Amino acid sequence: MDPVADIDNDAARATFARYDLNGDGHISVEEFKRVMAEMGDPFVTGPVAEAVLAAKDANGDGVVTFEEFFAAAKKI
Ligand SMILES: [Ca+2]
Ligand SMILES: [Ca+2]
Repeated sequence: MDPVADIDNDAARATFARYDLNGDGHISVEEFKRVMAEMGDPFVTGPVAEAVLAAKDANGDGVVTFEEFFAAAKKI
């Protein structure tokens, strides 16, 4: 295992866990909106959060998995 990849993965898991409030392995729109609201970003409203999450939801099932959450980030 590449130790650098391990560190990245730990950070990624920690980031994902922050959004996955109920720990079921999926980020729902409601969870994403709540975390955004808690972070106090006045520019991220409900519709914006929905659009951001929908963009990450590759298979369109309404929730974002760990893989979906970081698939977009890897492409950049
Ligand atoms: Ca969840
Ligand atoms: Ca999905």
